[in-house]
Amino acid sequence: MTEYQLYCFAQSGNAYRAALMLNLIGAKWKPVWVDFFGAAPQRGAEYRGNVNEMGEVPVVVIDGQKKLTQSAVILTYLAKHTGKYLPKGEDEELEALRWIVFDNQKTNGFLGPYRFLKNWAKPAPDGAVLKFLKGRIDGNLAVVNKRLEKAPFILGARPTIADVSMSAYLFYPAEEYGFDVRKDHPAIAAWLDRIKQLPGWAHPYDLMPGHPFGTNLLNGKPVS
Ligand SMILES: N[C@@H](CCC(=O)N[C@@H](CS)C(=O)NCC(=O)O)C(=O)O
Repeated sequence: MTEYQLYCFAQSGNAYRAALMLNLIGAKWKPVWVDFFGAAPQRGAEYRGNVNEMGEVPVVVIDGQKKLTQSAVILTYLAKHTGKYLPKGEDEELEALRWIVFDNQKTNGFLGPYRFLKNWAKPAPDGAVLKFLKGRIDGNLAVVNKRLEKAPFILGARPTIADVSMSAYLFYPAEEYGFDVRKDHPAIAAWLDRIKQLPGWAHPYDLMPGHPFGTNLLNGKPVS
């Protein structure tokens, strides 16, 4: 059976996309903890030279040989190689890509920085920055909510990598955002509940090390 390692940390919604997909497809995988907020190896030459020149997580290593980065690339690879959560045919492939790009730029693209600034940035951000990001978040989530009023999943009746990508940031606790996406967007709330029912679904803090914040723990046990 193929073995995967995932460079990640608990608070990373980008890495959670990959962790969730690995779990949903029933893959054999282990997390490699990146001390993102502490020693910050992702900023150093060793990480950029040997792990990911972009200085980011997620990074997936396949059977100790092949390395992939960018969650969209990782999701596409895993779907193609397992046939699971795979968009089928050119039209579906392009439609999934369309929503994954929208997610990377417009939903997670604003939710990620908003949550980071609100919880962990030092010094604390200017209120005007958060206000700007929140306005973009509200508008972009409304687009996703409208889409999900028409069908149970983003491409229609069946869940695909577009759902895995788009949902990841939305499973983090509402307190970390300071607003409740579920309350404001009922079709998104119902869709998140459907995704939670998929076999293999698990919360980000149960899949990736680094929670509680400042530790390298995964479900109470240290991970290196
Ligand atoms: N588009 C990338 C985004 C990856 C990303 O920005 N990851 C964050 C952690 S959540 C990171 O490593 N940031 C480091 C940096 O931007 O310097 C993906 O989907 O994988």
